[in-house]
Amino acid sequence: MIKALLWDVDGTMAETERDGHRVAFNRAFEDFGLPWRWDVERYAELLAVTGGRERLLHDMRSRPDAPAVPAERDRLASEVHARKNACYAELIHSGRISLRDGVRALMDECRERGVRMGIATTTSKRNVDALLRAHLGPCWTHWFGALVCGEDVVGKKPDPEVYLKALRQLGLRPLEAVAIEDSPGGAAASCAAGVPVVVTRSVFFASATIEGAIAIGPGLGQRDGWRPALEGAASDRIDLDDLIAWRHGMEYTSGFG
Ligand code: XBP
Ligand code: MG
Repeated sequence: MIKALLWDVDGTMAETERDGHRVAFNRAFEDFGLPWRWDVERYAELLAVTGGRERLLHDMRSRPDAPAVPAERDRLASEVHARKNACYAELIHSGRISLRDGVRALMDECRERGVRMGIATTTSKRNVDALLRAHLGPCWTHWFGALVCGEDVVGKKPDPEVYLKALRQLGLRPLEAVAIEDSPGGAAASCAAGVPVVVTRSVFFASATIEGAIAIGPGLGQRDGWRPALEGAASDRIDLDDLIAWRHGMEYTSGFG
């Protein structure tokens, strides 16, 4: 039996990378009078770097108009990143970013059936709060027995630290939980922590090679396109029984790439 679901946030709960952080970074660049803009194509490349501030610093290294002195570059990155987070919250409040299909239903099912939930994310608590307050209400923290964010770890994903801390907060062993992730880095982090992972691909990782998942598919809101293929159709989405079946099946397979 699965005792807990460990949720990634960005890309997994909502398309926050394409419609949230990317758009917010562009607004922040504009606010700072910087001519830099990240289109979807460029952002897809930049997602290889986890952490928004780290991503920005990485991009600045190839920009001749970025400050040459490291301390100045660091300061500008911190300021732009802070502004990005404010813009991100505004975007969430404007109602432009919804939860992905099947996310809320699976969370409700976990609560009804006594399966605990945790959050293991690279983004900050502030950004998680903006998203989940808008969609789950002001008491959203009560839904989760573990909350581990970017500021709580030394090494961001694909480092397993965020998962190891979430397990510790829940008092569980890795095989008692299942992670839900959308990206190669996120899946690598959960695998490295020994937590079986189900991958719900987000737009940026629709065809990426993702290794080690016990199941992988196009989204929790549909039953087509998943591997291993789903049997039966008790619901029109991925439900807890599907996760339990995949978790059980992993005893017999070595994972699906
Ligand atoms: C999410 C991230 C984050 C967000 C931006 O990865 O890498 O950096 O893109 O958030 P994951 P911050 O979904 O694997 O947790 O600006 O707060 O870093
Ligand atoms: Mg993610």
